[in-house]
Amino acid sequence: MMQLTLVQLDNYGPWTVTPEPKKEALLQKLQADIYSKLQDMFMQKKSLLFMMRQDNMIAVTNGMAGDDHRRIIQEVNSTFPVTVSMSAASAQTAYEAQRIATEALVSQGGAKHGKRKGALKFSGTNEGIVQMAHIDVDNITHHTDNNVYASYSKVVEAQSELTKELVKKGALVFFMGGDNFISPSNGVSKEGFENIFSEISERIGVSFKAGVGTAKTSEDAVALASIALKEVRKGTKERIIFKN
Ligand SMILES: Nc1nc2c(ncn2[C@@H]2O[C@H](COP(=O)(O)OP(=O)(O)OP(=O)(O)O)[C@@H](O)[C@H]2O)c(=O)[nH]1
Ligand SMILES: [Mg+2]
Repeated sequence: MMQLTLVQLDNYGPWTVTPEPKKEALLQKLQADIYSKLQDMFMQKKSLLFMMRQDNMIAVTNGMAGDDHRRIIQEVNSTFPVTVSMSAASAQTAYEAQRIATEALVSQGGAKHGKRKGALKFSGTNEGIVQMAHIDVDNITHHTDNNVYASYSKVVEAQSELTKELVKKGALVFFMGGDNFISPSNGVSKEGFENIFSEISERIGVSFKAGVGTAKTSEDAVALASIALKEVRKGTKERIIFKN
């Protein structure tokens, strides 16, 4: 089971334009500051937060209880001019967990509900195993050193293809910077990744390697995934290595 937490800014759209549209640079700073604070607090609980849309974030929070979430909400909401609500749910796949979490949060009011403020819905199991894949594009530096915008465009295209393919297997995938992606991917096998990577490679000419870790928390799963990815880099044959 994976436990996912949806973190959503409360009524953020209307706030950004009231009384007049706020300066975009200040909104960017605010979003980065909220993300940084949240990541710091989730990290203390061995969880990992994904930036996603910035106004909506997802954390993989196996091992965290309802009270842990409430403390983070209180801390963030007493620090910033906008508040966040959270909804945690567990399921066999990451896709299903976020779907349940979304539905539960909307029961408290949707993203533009004027009265929802610092709500918490918690239906996590506080146990289970997390699988995280650290996925990396092969030889992006060739593009980076040739035409930096072309390299960025390749990475965006790769993200779009990974998103489309992984969701068919119930997995999510998030861009982490550079040419790195992390996929909460319980239930996706080595063959599953191999098939997805070769299909994408045929379609857009981008090839991937991946380290995949499983553990009781996000932090430990990602650490194992990154060690496995390093092993892929050192070796010559295997493009995907699993570790637990
Ligand atoms: N967030 C994050 N960024 C990374 C990490 N490792 C590398 N990067 C970034 O990703 C860029 C590309 O790194 P690499 O994947 O090593 O470069 P490459 O040319 O694709 O080389 P190969 O993947 O070995 O073929 C780096 O310049 C960094 O900016 C990581 O673990 N996490
Ligand atoms: Mg790379």
